[in-house]
Amino acid sequence: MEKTLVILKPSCVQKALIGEVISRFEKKGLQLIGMKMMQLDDDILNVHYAHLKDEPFFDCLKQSMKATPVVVQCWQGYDAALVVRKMIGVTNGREAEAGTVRGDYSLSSQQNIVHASDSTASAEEELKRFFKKEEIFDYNQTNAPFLYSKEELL
Ligand code: FUP
Repeated sequence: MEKTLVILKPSCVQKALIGEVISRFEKKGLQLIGMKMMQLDDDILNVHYAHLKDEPFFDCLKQSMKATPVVVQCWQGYDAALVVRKMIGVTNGREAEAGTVRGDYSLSSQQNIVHASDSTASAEEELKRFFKKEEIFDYNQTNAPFLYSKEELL
């Protein structure tokens, strides 16, 4: 099973959507195996958003991510990174499909409710950035046989 990182951004916290977003992933069948509230700072954001450091919105983006604490989560499931990315929609909430988290709850390309790892490889790297090993819990998901086929569970 694959793990992926989700960050519930200050726009999610302030719009009181933490429960709503968690509920969507839970109902899909993804397994929550790590979660904590954190205040982000420049040190972690400079690394996390290094690929955006030359963008004109970089400082503004960092400010928006420091505006309140965020909730960081590790979700597990078959193809978890792909599944979560599909569920959150494209970056800009105005363009994201209705039915996705951003499509339903955001009007912005910055105040866009969630961050989610964009691939399995980046999920591995990002999870190490936000979680200590002992903060990820490898417990049995008892309904797994009703979420996946036998072949998928191999
Ligand atoms: P995503 O993976 O969908 O979160 O998108 P990116 O990695 O391309 O962008 C990361 C973050 O940059 C977005 F979540 C918000 C910020 N951003 C802006 O602030 N303005 C923009 O025009 C585009 C992105």
